[in-house]
Amino acid sequence: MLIHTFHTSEDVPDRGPAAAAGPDAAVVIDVLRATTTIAWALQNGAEAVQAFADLDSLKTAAAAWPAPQRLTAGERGGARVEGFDLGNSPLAVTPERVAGKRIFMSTTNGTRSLDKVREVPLLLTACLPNRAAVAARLLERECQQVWIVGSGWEGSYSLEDTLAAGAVAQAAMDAAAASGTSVEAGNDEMVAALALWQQWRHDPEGCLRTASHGRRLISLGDHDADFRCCAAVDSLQIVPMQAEPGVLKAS
Ligand code: 3SL
Repeated sequence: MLIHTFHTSEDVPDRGPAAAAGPDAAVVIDVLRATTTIAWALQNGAEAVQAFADLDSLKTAAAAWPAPQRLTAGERGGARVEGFDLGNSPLAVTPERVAGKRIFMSTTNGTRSLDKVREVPLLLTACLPNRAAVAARLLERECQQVWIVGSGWEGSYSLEDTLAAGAVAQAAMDAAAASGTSVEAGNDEMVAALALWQQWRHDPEGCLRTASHGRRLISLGDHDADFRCCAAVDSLQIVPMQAEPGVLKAS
């Protein structure tokens, strides 16, 4: 398996007309906090999370879904979008709130990254809590070319997504070594992500708090519980997987 990572959706190369040249799997990461929230929503029984890059298409799709079975989740600039049921905190997607519901979600960066790779045959989302489960799934599926796509912040680099890219790749390398298969870094960004993971693996929450988006969340108020949740490495087994374009389900 060859793993490339790209810091943001803007860095992802266009696949062009030769679809065969693209990856067979993509893993989207937005540690703070979209992909952590998606994992916890599905863990807590949400029927699906349907992701949208923009709010207008979200509102149209949500309006067509039965009201008792839907929730809207919208975040811009770290805060909940006015009029939406939820913002983007993994702590808010409790079983009482989300079980059996479809969550129509749009966030500043994470759902844009999902949109960018929605044509890739196997599309998963990862966060620190499910990074080993995602790595195991990539190996089970015998993926050859994997793209890990971070979300960044409005087109620029984010430390915490690179940390998680390294965490996923390291888990895949460790599991592959145990089974005699090979996993290699495909680009310099992946090598750097692995080095970042080595630096922070004993204090992932410290990395999240150091990151510029971590500092942005701190400036918006008390997010201590969010940080703890987002930094809880290997605490979830759930693997969110795209079941149809834009729709993520538990697997
Ligand atoms: O950018 C995003 O997609 C969000 O995850 C940002 S926030 O953590 O909800 O502020």
